[in-house]
Amino acid sequence: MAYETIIVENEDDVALIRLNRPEALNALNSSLISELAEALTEADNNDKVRCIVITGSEKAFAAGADIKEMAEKSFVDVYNEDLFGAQVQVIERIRKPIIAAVSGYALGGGCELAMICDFVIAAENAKFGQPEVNLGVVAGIGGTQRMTRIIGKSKAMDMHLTGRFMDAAEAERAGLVSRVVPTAKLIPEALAAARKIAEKSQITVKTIKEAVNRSYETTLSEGIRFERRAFHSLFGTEDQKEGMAAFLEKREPQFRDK
Ligand code: CO8
Repeated sequence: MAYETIIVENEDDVALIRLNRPEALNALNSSLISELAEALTEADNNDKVRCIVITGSEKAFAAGADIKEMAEKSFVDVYNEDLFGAQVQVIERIRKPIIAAVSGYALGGGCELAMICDFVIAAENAKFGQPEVNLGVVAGIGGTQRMTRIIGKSKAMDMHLTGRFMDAAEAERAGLVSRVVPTAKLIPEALAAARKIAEKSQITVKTIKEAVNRSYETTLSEGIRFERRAFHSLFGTEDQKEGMAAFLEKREPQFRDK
């Protein structure tokens, strides 16, 4: 499938999706967000793909929603078209793990997109921010909600109310990113993490993603109940038998997604 605003490369069993609007620092316009939703759906449905990496350029993961595209829209326009609502819901429902590999600016919708991904690996030059306040708007695809849950109220308020940028070191301290790597090593490190995940049983991996994400949606006791049921259910898989047998036999497991 040929896309205009993204580049999709399948590296063995990992789909690497590059946001590709260099003239606008990968600002998310309607074509890009639709193509991204389409490419992610394709990767989710492709049995050969076992993990997904989303990245941008060295200068920008994505500098936010496309301000030129939005500037003249009215409330009625964005309300009626539910700006980005449907595409973002598609991205949120992808079942395979998605790693955001962030170099340069991840601002506004770009930072929100990174937070929708399952975890974020940041290059040393990464800068995160929610500068919507400077444009007279608020984050629109989960920024106030996800960031508050990830880094806590005080820091989230600071980021959204002042619109300041956070560097990679601060983002790691705050728990916004899982690790920081040298800028030149971002893609190899993200692909290595993705390949590590790709070695596991897909059933286990999808269950883990579902269980961790459940922690955002429900109470602690309900979440723990969900996890326990998930734990029990995996004993119905061949991969649980294989994983435990391989440990006892001191060999590498050969998972078959069954
Ligand atoms: N939208 C459109 N064009 C952009 C954007 C953007 N968000 N960001 C950068 N560009 C364009 C610039 O206009 C410029 O184009 P041109 O050369 O034609 O003038 C080009 O990219 C290069 O940008 P700069 O010259 O500004 O580069 P600098 O290195 O000087 O500055 C910055 C880089 C700091 C990143 C700066 O470009 C900037 O502040 N960008 C805007 C950041 C921002 O405010 N983002 C939030 C947007 S609102 C938002 O994201 C709401 C999300 C809600 C829904 C999300 C749905 C997906």
